[in-house]
Amino acid sequence: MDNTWLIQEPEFTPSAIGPQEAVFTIGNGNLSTRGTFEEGFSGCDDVTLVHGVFDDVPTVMTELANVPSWLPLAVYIEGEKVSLDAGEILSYERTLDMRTGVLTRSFRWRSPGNRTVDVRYERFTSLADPHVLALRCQVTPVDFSGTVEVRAALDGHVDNAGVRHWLKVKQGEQGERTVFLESRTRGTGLLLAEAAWLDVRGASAKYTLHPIENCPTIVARWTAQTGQTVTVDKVVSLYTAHDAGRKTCEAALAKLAEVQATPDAYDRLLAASSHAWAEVWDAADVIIEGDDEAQRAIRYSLFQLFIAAPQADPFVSIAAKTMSGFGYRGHVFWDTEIFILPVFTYTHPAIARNLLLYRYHTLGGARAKAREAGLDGAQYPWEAALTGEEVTPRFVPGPAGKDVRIWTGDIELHISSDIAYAVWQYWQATGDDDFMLQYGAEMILDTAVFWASRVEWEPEKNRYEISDVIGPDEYHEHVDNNVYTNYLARWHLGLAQAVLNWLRHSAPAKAAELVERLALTGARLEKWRDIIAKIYILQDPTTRLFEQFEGYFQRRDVDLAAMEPRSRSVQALLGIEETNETQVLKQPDVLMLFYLLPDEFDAQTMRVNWDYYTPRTDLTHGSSLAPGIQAILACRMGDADMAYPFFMQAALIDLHDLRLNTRDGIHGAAAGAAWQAVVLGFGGLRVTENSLTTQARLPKHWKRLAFKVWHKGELKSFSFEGIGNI
Ligand code: IFM
Repeated sequence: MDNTWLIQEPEFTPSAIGPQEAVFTIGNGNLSTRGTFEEGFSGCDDVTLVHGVFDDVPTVMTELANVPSWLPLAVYIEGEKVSLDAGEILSYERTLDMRTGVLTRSFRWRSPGNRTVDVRYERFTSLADPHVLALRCQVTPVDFSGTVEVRAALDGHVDNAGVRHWLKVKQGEQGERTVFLESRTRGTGLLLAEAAWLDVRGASAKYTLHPIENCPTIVARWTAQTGQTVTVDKVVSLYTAHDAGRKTCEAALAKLAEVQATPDAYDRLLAASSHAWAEVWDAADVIIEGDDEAQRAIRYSLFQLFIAAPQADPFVSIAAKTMSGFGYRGHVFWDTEIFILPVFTYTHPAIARNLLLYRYHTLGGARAKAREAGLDGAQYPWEAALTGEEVTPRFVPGPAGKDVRIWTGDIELHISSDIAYAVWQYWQATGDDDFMLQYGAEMILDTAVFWASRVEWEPEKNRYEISDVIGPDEYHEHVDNNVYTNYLARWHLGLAQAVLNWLRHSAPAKAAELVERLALTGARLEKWRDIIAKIYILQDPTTRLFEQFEGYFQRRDVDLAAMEPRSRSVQALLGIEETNETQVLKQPDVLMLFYLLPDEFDAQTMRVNWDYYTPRTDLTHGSSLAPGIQAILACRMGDADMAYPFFMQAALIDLHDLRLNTRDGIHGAAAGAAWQAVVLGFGGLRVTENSLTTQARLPKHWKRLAFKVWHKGELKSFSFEGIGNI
């Protein structure tokens, strides 16, 4: 087996259990389950998150609720529980096979009572059927014969770091080896049901059902012989009210009946899921020859994004930490549109379309946000969940028990343009006029209406300004005329004009309807023209250096190199206020413009700004969104070897727990940026309205880079030879 498809953990390190649980997350686009052990382990986070299953929570408003666990399957040998918490681990190995989405764990274990057993767990969440989850456990006594028992449960006693979201509705059993559990979220009242079926092969097992409160359990017991392997399959189905209305339990039981109706259920389910994965990889795989670590890491980035991506649901989106942990509570940020979406736009446009439709369907929340601020149009929330209302917490607990005020939900405005940009990029790459006509145009136009009401006219200065914002660089709050925000607002208004013109020509009735409904009056369109001509962009015309915001150059300059070695962010070391007074950036801000709008700047402007801002960016411990973008820009400046370490920082962020916070979940934006670094950076892919070009620049040690991208309905293959190993 080519091990660049495998993520392997050759030994068990209890202190790394948190990050490793996140790393070994599997999923199917509907839900994800962390790499928690089936038999449990002290301090583990047994987490399964399902798209759209939000519940209310104090402070952070709403969060994805950890659903009743489908995992529990514990083995008992002669009454002793097989658990890595006790006894002696004689061998251990855990492997995620990204080609098929299967997670396995094998170990040889000696019990405190001196019995040795081989156990192999295997599980997958079906990519072929979003409601099916399956796990297999194989038990082989090494040096004893005797009673073996497995206890398989559906466990409703779950929480989100102490917050309990579920009330039991009912539990029960069907036949001699099926149980079910139906639950309802406490705040949002959302129903969810799971049903589990157990099948033992290789021994004549006796099954009993145990109605443990909120934890219905199937027990199978047999007499095992030394060296005899017995296989236990647990198949689980899961439905929420979003899929089945009030009949979640019926749907879950019907799915299990369907599964049981044919022999070898587990193997068939696995074959179907593997087949679905093969189709994903056929279009999405990236080949990097000459660098196994990069090859594995880019596949891992893709794997984590595909398991988080809603396959068919246009009402949900990908959260910043995917569904692999509690970080950011399942909220959706600009991470999705700017960092993740291009992966799908180019490898699986149907998913990209759904992700954008989520923003269309949440326009109501965006309009409410603008209205509450006394503004017009639609203002997308900085953090979003189901409805598109703003769900950024206003305070979070900070150091020394003091609450910290979070301003991003109030003043980090650029997300509205980021979403407009993503719609435009999707349209260019796919040529999906229908999407633009039905949905995209309205999103672009109504957010343009927002900008025109948000800018401030300064008559004495004869210019428009945007004061009191946060740009992508969140180390600086309450700044005026942030270049990224102002520049992109101007670009956005230009895009809105172009889209309206296009609509007027290609779909006059739709144009008229939107003009009427969004009140795109002559005066409004005239104001757009005026803003485009007069918005304040801080740039020195001689040096071409942009100033990130007004007064930025007067802030204290810090030599970041002199702060090394460090394992914490500049903000953690200096504090929020002091960092705000420096020129240190959390992530590229001005440089993001060069990444998004490369045709608007010449090489010298790029170089001058790169040279100024790169050494001032906290690239190692600031934002995880940064390194992938730096890699793309370094490639565009013609230096693939300078790009390479930035790319690897993005690609390995979770596999190596580089930010020491992988426990909270996978960094989805970094994964997307890693892919973009390979395809847009090293591959040099550029798509404009009428063209697709590449300009490959490979790191010296790469022998070959190959990938496929969808462009206007055609899957195109690219392969570039490198020098390799000099
Ligand atoms: O969206 C990002 C932001 O740019 C930096 N802070 C974390 C957010 C979620 O990843």
